[in-house]
Amino acid sequence: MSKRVLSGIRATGQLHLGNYLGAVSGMLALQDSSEYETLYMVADAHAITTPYDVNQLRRQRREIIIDYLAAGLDPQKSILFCQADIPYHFELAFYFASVTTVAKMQHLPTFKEKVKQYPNFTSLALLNYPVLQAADILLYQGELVPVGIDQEPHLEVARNIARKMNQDYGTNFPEPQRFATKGEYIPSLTGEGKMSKSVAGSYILLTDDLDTIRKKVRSVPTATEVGGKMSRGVEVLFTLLNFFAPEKHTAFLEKFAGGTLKYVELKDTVAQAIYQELEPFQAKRQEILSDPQYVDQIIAEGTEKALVIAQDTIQEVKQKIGLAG
Ligand code: AQP
Repeated sequence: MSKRVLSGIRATGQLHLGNYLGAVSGMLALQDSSEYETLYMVADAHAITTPYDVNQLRRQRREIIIDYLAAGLDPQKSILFCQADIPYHFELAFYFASVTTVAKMQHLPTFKEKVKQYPNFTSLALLNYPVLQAADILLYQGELVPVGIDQEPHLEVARNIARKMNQDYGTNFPEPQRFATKGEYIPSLTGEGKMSKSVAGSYILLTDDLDTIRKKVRSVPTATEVGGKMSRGVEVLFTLLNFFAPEKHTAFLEKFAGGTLKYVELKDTVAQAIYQELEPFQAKRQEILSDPQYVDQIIAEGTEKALVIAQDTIQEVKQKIGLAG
């Protein structure tokens, strides 16, 4: 039997290079293998765990489906859907919450970061985020999860919940593993932390034009470090160069070592290479945008298929935990 794969992206903004290299590229790789049945969702309900705008969310959940299609996710090969259209995610998350302690959730690094970022909006939903994520995966018996390295602590929570449910109630959940890509951690353009939708100045969007990309890449700080050490900003430039123009990596590295590197030349090379990679995505996106009915149909079909799998899991869990005869 084929292994199930589940992944999703929060509907909190447009996709950036980190999302693409850390998650979408893995989603694409797995949908092309006959070994896997791939389910890719828009994590729209996860978006309401931090402050958000209602109209923006309404638009954004659809935009992510369009991004998925433009990036090459194929509805003939993958089930594409929005999380909130399958209410069983929330039901399973409630059952999972009953085997999860508050203390454990409070100690997760991702929770602590969000509390720091939104000190006046620490909701129960935010605390429950990893439990809902475990439900997202296990509702479909997901065994492999293509996500960035920042999601590893959440996968550990999912494995613990699967183990506990199996021990206590005799369910048969798999312990999901992360499918890592080469781009599992894309640094922020600021040189501090990871590229992130909610951190201004940190990201390049998949929809950015050449001019915007050039401006953003030129803003990467390249102040020289003592002893000729590579600064964080310069490391970011070389990381991006390695992804988008690997054939030029050695030559630029030699210039850096020899002290002859012109940063503007490196920056513009990086910007050009990124844009070249994004052009086909942007063209396909425009094409999909002009056919809203096609998008509606993909979502409707994906929802129907996901519901069938989800219903089976919920029925079994309810029976095993004593909530059905
Ligand atoms: N910088 C990154 N490098 C590699 N992978 C990344 N991902 C995110 N940033 C990077 C991966 O993209 C997927 C979707 O992430 P998400 O939007 O669900 O959540 P996130 O990690 O919280 O993304 P952001 O950009 O930081 O959004 P906000 O600011 O809204 O929280 C995941 O697989 C993630 O690992």
